[in-house]
Amino acid sequence: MQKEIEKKKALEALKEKIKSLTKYNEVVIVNDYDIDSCASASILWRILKKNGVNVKHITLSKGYEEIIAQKLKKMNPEKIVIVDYVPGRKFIDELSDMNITILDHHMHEEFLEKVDYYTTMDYIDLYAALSYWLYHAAKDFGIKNVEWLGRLGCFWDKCMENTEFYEKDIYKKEMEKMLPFNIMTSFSQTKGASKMVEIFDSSSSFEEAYEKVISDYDYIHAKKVFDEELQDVMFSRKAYPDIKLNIYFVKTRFKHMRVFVDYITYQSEGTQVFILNEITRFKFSFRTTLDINLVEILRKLAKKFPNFTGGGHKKACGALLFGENVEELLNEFIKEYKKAIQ
Ligand SMILES: [Mn+2]
Repeated sequence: MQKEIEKKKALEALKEKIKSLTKYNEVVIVNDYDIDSCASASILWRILKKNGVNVKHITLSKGYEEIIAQKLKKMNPEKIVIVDYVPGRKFIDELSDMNITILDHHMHEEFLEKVDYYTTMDYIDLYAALSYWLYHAAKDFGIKNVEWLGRLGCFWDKCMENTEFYEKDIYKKEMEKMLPFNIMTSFSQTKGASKMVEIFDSSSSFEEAYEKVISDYDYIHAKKVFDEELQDVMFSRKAYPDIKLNIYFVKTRFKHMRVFVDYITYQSEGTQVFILNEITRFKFSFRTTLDINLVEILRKLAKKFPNFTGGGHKKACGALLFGENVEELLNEFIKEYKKAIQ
C-alpha cells in the first residue's frame, strides 16, 4: 500500500517535469547507449513531438562527454534533457550556462542538484527502468502504444520482477528474442545506439523494431563477434562457490562489455564481477541476485582506493580503476563482500 502511494508520487512528479518540458520550442534529448536509455529517449521524443516541441536526439556514452558537450554548445538548444544517464561532474560544469534537465532512476547523486534533476529514487526505493516510468506517464500526454518500449527497457535493466511484466523464467524464455537489441547498441560507442533510437522512433511495435534490427548490416556483423567472444569470456571464469561469487575477465571488440555482463548474469544466481582491461584503466561491472547493497561496498572501496570510482544501483554497479592494483582491489572487494553476505 505504502509502495503504491510512493509509486504514484514518483509518477506525478515525472509528469510535472514532462509538462514543464512541453513549454519549450526546441529540446535536445541526450541518451546513453543502453536499451532503457534509447527506449526512454524514444518515448519522450513521442510525447514532446505530439505536444508541439521540435525534438532532436543525441547519443552520449562514457568517454564521449567532452565531444558531446562541445556539440551541445554549438547546437545551443533552448533545453537539454538527459535521460537515464549520470554524467560526470566535468560535463555538468562544462554546460553550466545551458538549460539542463536530467530524468533518471539511478541512486540520488548530490552533485547533480546543480541542474534540474529528477530521479525516481527520490520518491520510491523501487528499481524499475526509466522507460517504464515514461511509458506510464505517456498516456496523460496522448501517447499510446509504447508499452513494448517500457517492456524492453525493463528487460534489459533487469527489473521485470518489480513490474507487471514479470512472469516466471521470463529472462530465460525471452533472451533470444531480446538479445539482438542489446548486441546492436553495445557493439559501437554510440553509433548502434543512435540507430536504435531511430528504429524505435520509426516503429510502432516490438515486431517491427525487431525486424529492422536483425536485418541491419552492423547488427549481423556484431552478432558474429558476440558468438565468438562469448566462448572466451566463459572460459575466463574464476569461481568462488562457497561465497556464490564468480569473477570474469573480458576481452572484447564490443565497446560495451555490458552485452556479456547481461547475457551471463541473467542466467546466474549469486554475485558476478566482470573486469575489462582497457590498458589505461580497468572497467568493472558488478551484479548480484543476493540481498546486499553493491553501491555501499563500492563506496567503501573508493575510500580506500583513491584511483577507484563507481556507483549505480544496489544490485548492479559499474566502476573504473585507474591503475594496476586490480588484485589488491579484488581482495578488498571479497573482504567487504563477505561481510555483506553474512
Ligand atoms: Mn536505465
